[in-house]
Amino acid sequence: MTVRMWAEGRVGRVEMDNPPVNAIGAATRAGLLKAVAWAEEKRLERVILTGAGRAFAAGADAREFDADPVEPHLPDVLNRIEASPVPWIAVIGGVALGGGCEIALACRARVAGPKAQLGLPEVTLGVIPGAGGTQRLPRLIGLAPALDMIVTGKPVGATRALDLGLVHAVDEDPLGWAEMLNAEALDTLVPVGDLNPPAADAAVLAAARATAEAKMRGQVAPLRAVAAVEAGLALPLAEGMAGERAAFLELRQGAQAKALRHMFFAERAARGRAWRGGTPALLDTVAVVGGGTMGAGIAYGLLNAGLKVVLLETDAAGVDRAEANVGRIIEQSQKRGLIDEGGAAARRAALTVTDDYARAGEATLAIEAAFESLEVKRTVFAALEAALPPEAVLATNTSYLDIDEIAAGVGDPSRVLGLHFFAPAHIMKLLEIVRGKATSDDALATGFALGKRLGKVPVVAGVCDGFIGNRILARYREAADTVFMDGSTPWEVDEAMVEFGYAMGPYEAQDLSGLDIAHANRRRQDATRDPNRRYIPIADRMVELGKLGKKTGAGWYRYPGGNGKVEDPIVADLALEEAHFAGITRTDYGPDEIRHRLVLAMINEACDILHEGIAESAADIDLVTVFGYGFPRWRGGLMHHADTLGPQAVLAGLQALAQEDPVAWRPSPFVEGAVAAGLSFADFAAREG
Ligand code: T1G
Repeated sequence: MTVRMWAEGRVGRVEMDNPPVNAIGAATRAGLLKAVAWAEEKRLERVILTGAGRAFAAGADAREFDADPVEPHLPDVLNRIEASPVPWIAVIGGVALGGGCEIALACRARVAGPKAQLGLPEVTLGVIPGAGGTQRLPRLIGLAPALDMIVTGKPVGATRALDLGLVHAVDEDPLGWAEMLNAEALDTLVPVGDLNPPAADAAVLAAARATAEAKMRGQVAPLRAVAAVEAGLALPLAEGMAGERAAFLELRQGAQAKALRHMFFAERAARGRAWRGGTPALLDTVAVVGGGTMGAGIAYGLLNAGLKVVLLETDAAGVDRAEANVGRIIEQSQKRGLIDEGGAAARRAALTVTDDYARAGEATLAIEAAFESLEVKRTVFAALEAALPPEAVLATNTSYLDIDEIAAGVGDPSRVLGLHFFAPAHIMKLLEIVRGKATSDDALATGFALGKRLGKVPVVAGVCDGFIGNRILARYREAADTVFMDGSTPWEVDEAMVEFGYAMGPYEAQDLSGLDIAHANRRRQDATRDPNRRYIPIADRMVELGKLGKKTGAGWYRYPGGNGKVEDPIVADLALEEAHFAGITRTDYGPDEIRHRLVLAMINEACDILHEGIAESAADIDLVTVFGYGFPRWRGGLMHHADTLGPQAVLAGLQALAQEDPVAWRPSPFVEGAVAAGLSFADFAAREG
């Protein structure tokens, strides 16, 4: 029963109960409509509406968005509630989001518990509020605050909601408040829909559009939301709602809404994932080796999850450095109000920083984040093996090194896996769990249990150079360097990819991480590189010139005074010089051709990763590219985007480019397989998986 109703005297109680978060599906809508008639038939004095469990209502059930809308439609149900002679009071203890917030807006009164959150996050799913939110919210709280909530999708807490007039009260016992509200006061309240819309304010509307352009660049829903709000300012409620509904239904079927829904559900499917078959170690004390940027971030993430941490360094100086690094993160978190004094003290109490491995004797898991050298890691793993219990799981945070080679130095290699965090490790959600040849199910189960404990998005990867994300990144950069060598400038490449939806292009991004990291990886690959594969030497020249990026004041861009980036003609000339010596006639690629080549290169590499079984699903590639590498979320991740192009178009594009360079653009067998099978990439991966 998704909507329960009962009377307590002349007070009606209606409770939405659709675990886990009272998503509003067809059954809930029908139940609410039934409850309105029931309350009227019983001539009740009021209806108090609650949500069972931790949510009031999380919004419309997004799983229904791919199907045709089923009556009763939510806007009609809400109009019925609002127009009823029996006034409804929304008691909001948890989240009232999207349609949940719209239900509250249709009630005569709203009361929040201290932990309540109210919001209209529809734009994060690529749609706009579709049940009166763009019409009622401005009438209730004014144009500017309503636009701010609708365009950004950010919820407000109870206190802010009270300040805005979104709720009538905040009370420790919101149900009691609703029961005690006297009938006269209730009768004086005007239905939100009867309030006059605020006056149109051109400056406020322009500011909302500017916010949408800046914060939600490339996304259509935020601007359509502003348009729906603006239209409603000059229309009766019913007409404004009709326009809103039309826009919602149109957007719901659009590419961006489908992509954002895909990411929403893919993330949640991954977050809850456990590893099949294994038994995870009990997580209580975790050892972390190396207190540098990554190690300190990992240690802090573990402390945040309530784990005890033994942070191991090589000597007293290292211990001091590590303590300072973790202490800095604790202070920053406190300054940002993420933790209070007690939280900071608890984290400090749970942390031991030492150069004595024996003090990690209780640890059931160790995460090594030491220098990226095989020798160093083997030494560390030998010391961990000696100091920790024999069943302790030993993980490395290496970005590139071969897990199997590290495991080979351990007596029992089944204990070894990769846990590849992304800087800053306590913030970035992606966790690549790298499965070595010998890695046991128990070790993998421990990795997934840790990921769940840390609130990460875990993706399992096989062993290869760069696992999933860095391997795709390397191909992305190689394609960029090729376009640069053959005709464009780094800034043209960056502009093209920012236009695609990245926050920044590959060159600006590399200036931040440092050109020396990729340079070291290229040197490591020298011995095994395919001699027939074209090699672009420009990045090497940059490193030889000491242009390592922002940290040296100059990389692909110059950073005069350490500030904003400036194009550097010397860099552009480097390409001209190298192209001249290589006898290349340069081509001036336009932004579309740049995007076409760089995206196709990444898709082809991802298809090889799927073909080789390094990744388990197309959705995992989407999670890695969005959560680890800035691929635009509103395109659904790399492989979801690839499926919007279609395997045939991808194959045709690769075949055309292979005329130019058959090695770099060789179509992946996975692409050919998907075309031959007549399946999408995602379905072909699922069939082959
Ligand atoms: N539809 C369907 N399923 C949903 C859902 C939704 N709106 N919200 C959550 N779930 C599922 C989720 O997939 C997961 O499933 C489980 O509930 C727990 O969620 C008409 C059109 C509410 C803050 O955008 O932000 O209303 O993995 O893991 O971390 O104008 O869920 O267990 O099978 O996220 O505690 C607008 C989306 C919809 C809010 C709780 N609403 N949800 O977070 O749990 S559009 C939203 C959230 C709309 C109207 C428009 C969060 C949460 P499973 P969870 P959580």
